[in-house]
Amino acid sequence: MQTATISFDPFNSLSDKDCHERIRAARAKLGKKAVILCHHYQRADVYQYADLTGDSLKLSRLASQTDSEFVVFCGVHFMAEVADIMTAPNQTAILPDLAAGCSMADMANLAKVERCWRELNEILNADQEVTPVTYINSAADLKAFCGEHGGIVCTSSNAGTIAKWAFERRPKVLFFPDQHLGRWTGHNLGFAMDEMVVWDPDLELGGLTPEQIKKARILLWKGHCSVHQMFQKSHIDAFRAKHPEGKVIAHPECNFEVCAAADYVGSTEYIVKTIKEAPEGTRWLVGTELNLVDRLAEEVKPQNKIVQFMATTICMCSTMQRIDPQHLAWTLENLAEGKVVNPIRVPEHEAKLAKLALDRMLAIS
Ligand code: CIZ
Ligand code: SF4
Repeated sequence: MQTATISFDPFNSLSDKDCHERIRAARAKLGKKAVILCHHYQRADVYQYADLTGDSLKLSRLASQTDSEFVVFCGVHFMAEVADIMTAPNQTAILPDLAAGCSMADMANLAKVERCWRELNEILNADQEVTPVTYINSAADLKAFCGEHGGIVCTSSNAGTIAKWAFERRPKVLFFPDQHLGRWTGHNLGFAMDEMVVWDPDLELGGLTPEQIKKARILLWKGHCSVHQMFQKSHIDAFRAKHPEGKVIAHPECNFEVCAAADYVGSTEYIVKTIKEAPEGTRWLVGTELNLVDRLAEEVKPQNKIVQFMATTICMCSTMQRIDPQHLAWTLENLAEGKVVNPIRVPEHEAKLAKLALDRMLAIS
């Protein structure tokens, strides 16, 4: 297999119609050699090509079960890294556009987490007292950090189970990079707000006093998803005033006020399942990414269910949006010609430690 490529430039100006024809032709040529994985947040014009769909937990499991040579991941960078880690050495994970990152994942990095750990060690014995837990929305080296320090990965589907596992081992948790998922998870485990403190990685000791650190049970990294911060409690209040019979469901990346005001809180898989299984004729206000909400609204329309987006402005995951038909056509056409574009390869030593943390997660969820 060569690595030289067909340039992307001509694909940039390709019409969607031409892209679709070329995607179909390349797929027919590739057959079972390539499998296309799509996250729930993926845009409709790409999602239609998915062989497998799901949230990152489901997709990481499915990636480990596929025997296709190429796993084309229509999602964001950390997901393709997980696919690389979970697949066999002779399989290659591919991200059609390398600019498809996750702004939340980028809010933590290894240098900052290592500095945090060093600073915690000035106050406590971190390796005995703190379990590092990283949300799957994080770079592979942070998963490796967790693997190395007795920690674990979680997703929004299993954060509660994972946090319990962590607290069975050590009295404190360092949760990164999403403070909101961490806070909601801690709240559900019964922790009070003053036992969950925010660690600001740009300040010395996270901006906390030694006493606050000693008292804390959960150290919440100061990170967030900007898409999910668009949802506000006022949206829920307005919906309830108009539709008192309606139900509200939110993703745990939303802020605490939104989660507390919702009827249900859970991962994308949970949101999809809950609404699909709900009685006919029900009305839903949904606080998660727009592509998922639009797709779900169409799917449940025949059962007279009404699905509304929580925010009043359009908010999509703009990085995931970068995986467009042009990039998919370019990727698949190259593959069909024996050229691998945008392979995601996690360095071996890092992949081994990251897999340790991922396997711990998969074993208990
Ligand atoms: O874990 C995932 O796939 C993400 C990013 C959200 C969710 O809840 O599924
Ligand atoms: Fe990251 Fe937010 Fe996009 Fe999810 S919706 S991939 S957390 S930026």
